[in-house]
Amino acid sequence: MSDTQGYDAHAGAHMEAELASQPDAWERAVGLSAERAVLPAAGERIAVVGCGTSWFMAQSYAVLRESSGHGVTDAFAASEAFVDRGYDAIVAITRSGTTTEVLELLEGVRGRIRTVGLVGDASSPLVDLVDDAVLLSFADEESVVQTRFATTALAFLRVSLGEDLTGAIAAGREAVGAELAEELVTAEQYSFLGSGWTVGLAHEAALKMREASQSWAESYPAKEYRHGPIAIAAPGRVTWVFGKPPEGLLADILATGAHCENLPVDAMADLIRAQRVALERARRAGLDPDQPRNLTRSVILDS
Ligand code: F1P
Repeated sequence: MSDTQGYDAHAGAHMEAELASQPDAWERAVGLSAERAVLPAAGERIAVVGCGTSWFMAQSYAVLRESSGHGVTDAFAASEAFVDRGYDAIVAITRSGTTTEVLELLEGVRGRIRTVGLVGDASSPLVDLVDDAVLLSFADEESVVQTRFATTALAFLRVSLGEDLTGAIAAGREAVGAELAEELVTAEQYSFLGSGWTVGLAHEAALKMREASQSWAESYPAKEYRHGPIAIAAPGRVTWVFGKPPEGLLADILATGAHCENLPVDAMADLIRAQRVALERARRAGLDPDQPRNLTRSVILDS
């Protein structure tokens, strides 16, 4: 990939501004105490649903909620959700509030299961469809490639579980300004790994690389990596581990010759660096992540 040929520093201007504003948006989400009251109570059995990026945030929240003792929490892609399992509530995450699969799911359970929607667009149809809507309009975005809405929704949810995000916000601010190693930007291939709540973030990082820069990117639970995917690792490729790595994994990655990336910071902050790599690669490839090929802000299906 050439450094200068076709480089457009203005491409992805929305994505750049939105990803840089994440720590401020998280801080704002921390302050939404009244809005948090509509979330399912501790002990309730819930499903969390979304599509694409929003589904990955649902995965992260599900692990955090259940592992912190707040109750059974399953995450589903809205198109593949099993919602007739006696759930007390369903939480839907959607920036646009227009994603067909999410709206269809909510219509299907209307009046039977309590629903809560986290949404970026306060004028969207989702707002009237759910029992309670949490409006995160300040985190809504112009770029088709999502960054800020997703992590702000997750920040809002993390605080509801009693987490203190002070460290994550500070680390996020550092990530916005940190220098990106050249080998991170020019790699031939990326594998993102996570454990527990960071598995969703690993999937999200890989999606960002594909959406914004059409890069070859994969993602796995960290302990699954040695069960096959490590065969892809090689010099000139990157394996990026979010959060604390399982015992021995970093050494196994380094033995392949791949670049191993792992920072001991909050993974939501580290995701910002991955988003920045995606943006920089897009620019070097002459792509505009605000308007990526084949993608739209929201998937609205004719049925
Ligand atoms: C979900 C989503 C995005 C994706 C693409 C299509 O949107 O899948 O994650 O980047 O733009 O839509 P939403 O339901 O959160 O609005």
